Amino acid sequence: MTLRPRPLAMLACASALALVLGAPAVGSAADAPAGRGLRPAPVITPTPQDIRTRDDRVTVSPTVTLVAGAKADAGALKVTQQALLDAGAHQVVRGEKPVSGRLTVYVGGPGETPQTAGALSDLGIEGPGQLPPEGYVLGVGERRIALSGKDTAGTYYAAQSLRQLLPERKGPGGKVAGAEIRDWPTTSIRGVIEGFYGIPWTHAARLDQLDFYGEHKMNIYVYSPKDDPYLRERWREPYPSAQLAKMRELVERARARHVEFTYALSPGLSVCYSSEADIKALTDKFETVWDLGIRTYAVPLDDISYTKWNCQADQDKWGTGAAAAGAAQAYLLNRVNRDFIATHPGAAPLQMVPTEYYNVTPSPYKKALAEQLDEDVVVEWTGVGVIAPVITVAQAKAARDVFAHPILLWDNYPVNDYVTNRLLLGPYNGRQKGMPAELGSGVTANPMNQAYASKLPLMTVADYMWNDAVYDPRTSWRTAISLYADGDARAEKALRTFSDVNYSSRINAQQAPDLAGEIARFWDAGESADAAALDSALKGLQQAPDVLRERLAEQEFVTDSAPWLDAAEAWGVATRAALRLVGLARDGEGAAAWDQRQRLPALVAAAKSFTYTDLEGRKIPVVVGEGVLDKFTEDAAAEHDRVLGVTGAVKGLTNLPTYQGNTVARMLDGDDSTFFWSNRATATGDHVTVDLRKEREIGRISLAMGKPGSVNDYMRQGVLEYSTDGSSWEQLATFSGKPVVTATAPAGTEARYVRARATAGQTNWLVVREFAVETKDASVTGGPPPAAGSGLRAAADGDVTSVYRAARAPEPDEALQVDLGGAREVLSVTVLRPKGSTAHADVQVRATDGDWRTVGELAGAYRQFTVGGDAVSAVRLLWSEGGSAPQIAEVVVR
Ligand code: LTM
Repeated sequence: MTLRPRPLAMLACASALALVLGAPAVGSAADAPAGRGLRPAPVITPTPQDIRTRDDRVTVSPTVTLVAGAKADAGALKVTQQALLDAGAHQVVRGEKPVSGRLTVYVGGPGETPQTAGALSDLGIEGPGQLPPEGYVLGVGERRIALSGKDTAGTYYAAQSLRQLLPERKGPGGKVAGAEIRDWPTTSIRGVIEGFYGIPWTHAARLDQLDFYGEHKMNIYVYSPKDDPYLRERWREPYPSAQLAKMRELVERARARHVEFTYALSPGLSVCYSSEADIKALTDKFETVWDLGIRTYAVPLDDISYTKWNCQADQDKWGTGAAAAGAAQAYLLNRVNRDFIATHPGAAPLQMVPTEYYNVTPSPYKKALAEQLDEDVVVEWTGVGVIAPVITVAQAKAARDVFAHPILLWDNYPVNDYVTNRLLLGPYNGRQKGMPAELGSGVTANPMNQAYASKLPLMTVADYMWNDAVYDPRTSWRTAISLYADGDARAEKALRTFSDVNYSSRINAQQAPDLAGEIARFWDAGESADAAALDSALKGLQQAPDVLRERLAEQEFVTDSAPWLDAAEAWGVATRAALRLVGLARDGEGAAAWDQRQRLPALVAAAKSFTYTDLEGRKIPVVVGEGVLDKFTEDAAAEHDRVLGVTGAVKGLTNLPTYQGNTVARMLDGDDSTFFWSNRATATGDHVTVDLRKEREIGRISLAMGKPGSVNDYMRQGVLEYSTDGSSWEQLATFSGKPVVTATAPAGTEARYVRARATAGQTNWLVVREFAVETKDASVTGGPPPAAGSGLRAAADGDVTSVYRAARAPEPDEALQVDLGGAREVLSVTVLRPKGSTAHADVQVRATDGDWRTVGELAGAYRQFTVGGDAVSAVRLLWSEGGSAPQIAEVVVR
């Protein structure tokens, strides 16, 4: 793969002696060293419409003759020449006809290089005459290669395919299998809209993107970053000359790559639609960039209010309401269309983004726009939903009907401005085959703030746009990873591992499909599971970031992904530690398992500590492998709990998706400043639930919702319910209209689950600061008294992560006592303490006769005492006086 075609300047420097354009032919294939035989069939992406192999083959000779007419596409020539040099040719020379013993390459369609027709005919291949625009024919066989586009873009694309067909090798002699390709795009407009919020791409990144679009046969780039002030807030103001110069460079680069640079100006935040001065300001701004060579224009009117005018004159002219807004927008756009587009020969049809861009529901606004907007204006639409999980043929037809204009899909993938804590590296998915053909215009994808990382998913978008009929998301994704790794097998493996844990999005439901499969296999195998395969996968995750840092050709990807790489590495460490914990616990290595368990929280915290700094300078904690890696560490801890014989920590559950790092666990952390935050509005049936991990007697319940800054993010109408099994529920209380809800369960109420369930939908998201459920279980008494923030109960609450911390050293005869709620047969008592705890105690059990029997002495962080099946009603730790203040994580009685 060539992610960045080397610019000619670099090429001349690297190959000054080799590339002799227009020089007389020298050398001959006779002196070519023998090739190493045919390599495996290369992958061409985007997938061609029709590709066949031939029985013959060609050899890359030391000198290659390039036959090209004066009108041959310059970009195609550069790509072809470079590809031949990369394939081992010493030099590529221009010539009029074949030279014996040399490979001859014909570049150009009928209007560019007439000789190509003869070369194709000699190969028995039909020319591109019947193909759609941008189609091409590529023939390889009988000592020649012929590239013939329907137009110059087609020839350029033929060169891009040839680049992938040719081997990369140091010297001449490489064999290339005979091939015939007939290829064309199924989507006429294919590309990218830089249309996100947040840090706009750099100039260097944009130049690089334009190269990339050319390589992947995308033909449009829409320049529309939301946070470029000259495009929105200050749209009327002229550009500083330095910015214009940069834009000129982009326009020129785009043209050379057959990419249409589209200039999108968004006046909607302040425009007065009826104002002659504003119409002039808009067309004047267009005029300044026309002089740079820009021929395609857009006026996005998304994410603005259409119920509030920016001037009284608009209200006087159109009245109020959405239909009035549709009429006003049509008026403005028609004026731009007539005053500017129509008066500038060569201008492409105007594009616009309606304010209702996210559905196909008929409305007064859409009706006004559909009826009044000039019919040649292209309307952009994001599918059904701003981030559409699927886009079907029927939806595309509906969009066409409701807007009554050609539709350019603004597809919000892989954009991550609404989840800045995530990288979205999964493939383009959920777009039905045949959908683009119904749009009438084409498809543009809105990428991530991270330009280089975006290239991975964008390769799959390009694949779909070119040939949706054969598009397969997983195949395309694997190809994209392989291309991005640029032939480095270790980098490819690491990139796949890293992309796997950054896979899910609204269009790819599953997170980390590869790793999640490996984890599922491990758990499914039960206690006898062999951890080797999973450990190897997790080791791969831990090491992938370093491999990418060291080996990935495009280091900008590493820069783009830096916090996510750091997090992936740390998650690799944490999950491997978790896996080891499971092994130790299952092997009966109690002390080592407890030691390992105590290391886990810090490792998980480290994995969650990496941040992305957004445009406002906020530090956003990034997530990687969400729901898979974190869950594995939790499941491993739960397995340790199971082996120990404890219930585990009280747990939060919800069916709602989480906004950024505000996980449901935060509603149980006892910290009122942290919270669970859903990332959508609450609908009927949505719930937040506390899982007490075993049936317990419950008391007072308190649900604190909303937060400063989001005071309305609370469940407006709902019920508090409890359940013993999680499926049949009893109602405790109903609530409505208040962010803090309390209730007390009748004495003796036993429950494992307590939940708040919405009984009505609402527009606000949900914040839960704390969801506290009082429980009354095995009582812990005695002392020393707990320090502030701790409690005696933590010593026997089934949660080894909660710790009883005494406020002081023991006094004479002081003991901590755990009552079992009646006598029962006890086999063992295990006492878990935080590492480093030194307080000394005799561990005693109380027999049915009321006498205390010493079963051993406390020492170290983990100690198991055999009781031997005696009937026991209580356990106590009889402290030795003095020393350090005791700490107990759990007294486990089995
Ligand atoms: O999608 C459109 C038309 N507008 C905005 C985009 O600028 C933004 O990037 C995406 C994703 O957050 N959502 C929008 O509504």
